[in-house]
Amino acid sequence: MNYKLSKKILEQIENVKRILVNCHRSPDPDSVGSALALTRVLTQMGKEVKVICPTGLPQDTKFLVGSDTIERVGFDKFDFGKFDLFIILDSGSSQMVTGLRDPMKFPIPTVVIDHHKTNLLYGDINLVDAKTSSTAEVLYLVFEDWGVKPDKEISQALLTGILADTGVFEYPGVTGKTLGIAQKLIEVGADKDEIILNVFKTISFSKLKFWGEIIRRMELDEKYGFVFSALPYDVYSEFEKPVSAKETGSSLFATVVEGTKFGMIMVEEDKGVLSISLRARGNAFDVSKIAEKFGGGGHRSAAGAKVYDTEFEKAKEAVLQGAREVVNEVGKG
Ligand SMILES: [Mn+2]
Repeated sequence: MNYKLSKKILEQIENVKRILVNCHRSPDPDSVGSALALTRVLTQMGKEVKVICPTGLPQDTKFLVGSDTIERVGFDKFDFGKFDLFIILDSGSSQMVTGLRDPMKFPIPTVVIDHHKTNLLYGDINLVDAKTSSTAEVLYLVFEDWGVKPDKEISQALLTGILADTGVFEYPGVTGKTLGIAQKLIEVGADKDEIILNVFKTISFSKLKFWGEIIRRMELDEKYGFVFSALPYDVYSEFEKPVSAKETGSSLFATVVEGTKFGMIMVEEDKGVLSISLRARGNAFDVSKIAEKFGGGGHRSAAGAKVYDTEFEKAKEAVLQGAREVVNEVGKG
């Protein structure tokens, strides 16, 4: 057994008929790949499954078979009455599930399966394995506990989550275990080249130009050891609001500057709402500590948060101040 909870989760599933599965707000390939893999497994068990998401899907997830069946819904008026169980994947908080500003108590039984170390354990059952690369990898281990052998399509969805959440095995924390699972998925027919082409090598020209703007505005805080770039709403609008450009740009450019421990990309994605992506350079600094200061969360090497109801310059200064405080605290500790 990989997880003690696997059996309990399987019992919950066996007792019900209609299961709801989520993709989190602005879903990444781990969220979508995990949801589609679980859906296929549950369908093979004879369950009725629906996948819902509070936002549209970004381009880099649409190549996955079944992604067109994911329904965009508003959680504030969604009818849970048609479902017996809600299985929540890759989401550290209920806000990440719903895209709403306030926490939500779901009216049906919930199972949370995740790998965010800041997970708030808001489900009735919570299987959170923060040592694992991706929710897709956690699911692989759960399926193994259930005696489920992934077919080609499930393998492709799971390998997508693993490759995306590890930057193709690049990020700190990737172990031989992750590589071993990837090997098994490839042996069943997962196509790494298709995943890499679609997730990492299919960037819209406008997103590339937005990355250019991120780099152009980037500043180096030599004293505290980080880089940051902050873009106000009018600039974000001018570049046609590229979806997930902040997160991917952050992974690419906030992690590479000599002399830094981490980097932050801040984009005012709605008027008065500053969205922050944090990435560590190497493994020496835990960026989730900064995210948590602003009500967000994530992983040691990748995290995010939002600052609400604050004018752009003030929000940006608050984030910089908060980051410097965390650097000081860590330095002292
Ligand atoms: Mn993930």
